[in-house]
Amino acid sequence: MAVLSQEAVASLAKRLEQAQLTGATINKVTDDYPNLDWGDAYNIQWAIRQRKLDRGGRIVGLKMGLTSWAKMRQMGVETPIYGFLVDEFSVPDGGVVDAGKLIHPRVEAEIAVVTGRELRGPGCQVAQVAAAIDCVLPAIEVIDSRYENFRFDLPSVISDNCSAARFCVGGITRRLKDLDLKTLGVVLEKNGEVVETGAGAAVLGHPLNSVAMLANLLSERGPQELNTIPAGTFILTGAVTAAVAVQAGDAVRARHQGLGAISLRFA
Ligand code: OOG
Ligand code: MG
Repeated sequence: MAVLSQEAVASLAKRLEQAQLTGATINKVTDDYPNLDWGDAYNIQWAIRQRKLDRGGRIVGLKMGLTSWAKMRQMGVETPIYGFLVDEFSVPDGGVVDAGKLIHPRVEAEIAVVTGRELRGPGCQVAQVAAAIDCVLPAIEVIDSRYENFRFDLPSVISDNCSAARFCVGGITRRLKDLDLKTLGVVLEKNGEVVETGAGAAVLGHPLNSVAMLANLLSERGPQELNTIPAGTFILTGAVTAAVAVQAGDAVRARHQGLGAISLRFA
């Protein structure tokens, strides 16, 4: 476990957050620290999270990433990972994203949930998740790796908060019992054309598996008060399809079966 000194973790967190805030690419963290492991990578991610909190930011959710084969194939990385969402990432439905602040943005259609009860691993299972979900919402995530050409290895992307950049949530809120998340169809459009289609089952067989995995992954980490999913947590369960590159001038819409449509523009 974890080989990096606290100083190295702090300096990498600063470099990565600076790259995110200024929209500049940086070397992969594993270029400088080839032995860096997952423990180090999550330490760096959590140091970025602390920097946001220290500046008055609010954590407004959690995200799972690389939970569908489409994404794993696209990125060449085959293990699901998690990151955090902070208020500065939030864009309203129908809102505009300033592409000039991002490096090489890509959009993903995702199924989002909000928990009504705390979830705790290890051993968290779909049944506990089902009992804890308050509601389901459609979401678009905008990812933007801080690494050149969107190329990374697992420790590098974990350190980079799983490429989190922006997200949009809206549409229709539904109770879990009124939906079949497995067959829930998702259509992603760019400039009026369908570019990706999928169903909830693409996400680890069922999007609730992704939430269970998140609870189990968090339980592997301290500090104690942060290693559960608290009640009222908004969670992006991971892209249903491959991510689609966008640039200034593009308009994107996600249609989720039974959950309406949400859209974003890039300017
Ligand atoms: C990592 C983040 C992946 C998802 O939904 O799979 C992600 C990346 O592909 O840059 O957000
Ligand atoms: Mg995503």
